[in-house]
Amino acid sequence: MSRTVRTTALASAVLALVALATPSQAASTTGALMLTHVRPNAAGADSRDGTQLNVNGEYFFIKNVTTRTVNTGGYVPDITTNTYGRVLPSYNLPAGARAYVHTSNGRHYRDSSGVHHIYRGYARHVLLNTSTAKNPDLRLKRPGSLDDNRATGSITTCNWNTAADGTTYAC
Ligand SMILES: [Ca+2]
Ligand SMILES: [Ca+2]
Repeated sequence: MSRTVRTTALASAVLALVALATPSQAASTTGALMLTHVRPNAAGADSRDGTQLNVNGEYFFIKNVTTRTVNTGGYVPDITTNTYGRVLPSYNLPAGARAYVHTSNGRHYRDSSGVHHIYRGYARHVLLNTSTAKNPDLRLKRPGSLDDNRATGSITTCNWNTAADGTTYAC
């Protein structure tokens, strides 16, 4: 195969992956919070010499779809390939507001564009960059639910297959 043909084939494969990663349905929820977007693969290298880098560059995005303030405390993000998930911290998300839920440490706040930032406190990346056959890759469950990779308690989901570096996907 010539270099040009190989390059074209590679470009086609990348396009196919992008197509796979684009869900055909709009985000939805049966509860107060909705997963709307996700950035599973933080921009740049995830680690160097054993040190985790840009962990807060990995996040998912939620929206309060109700007309009242919702406290995010206790909601369970269940990554469907592991069972070490921690519940969301307590944070009062106003009616209709959106929030980045960052993987690592920080002080929760509302930014100048009105979007909120919530921090989960992990020292390392937790969302898979390259997914498995699991679908969805992430569920958000009602408080009190188990991180058991099952659907019980789930209100909203996100699936991304293979996530490109520094790329945000719609759920
Ligand atoms: Ca899990
Ligand atoms: Ca990741």
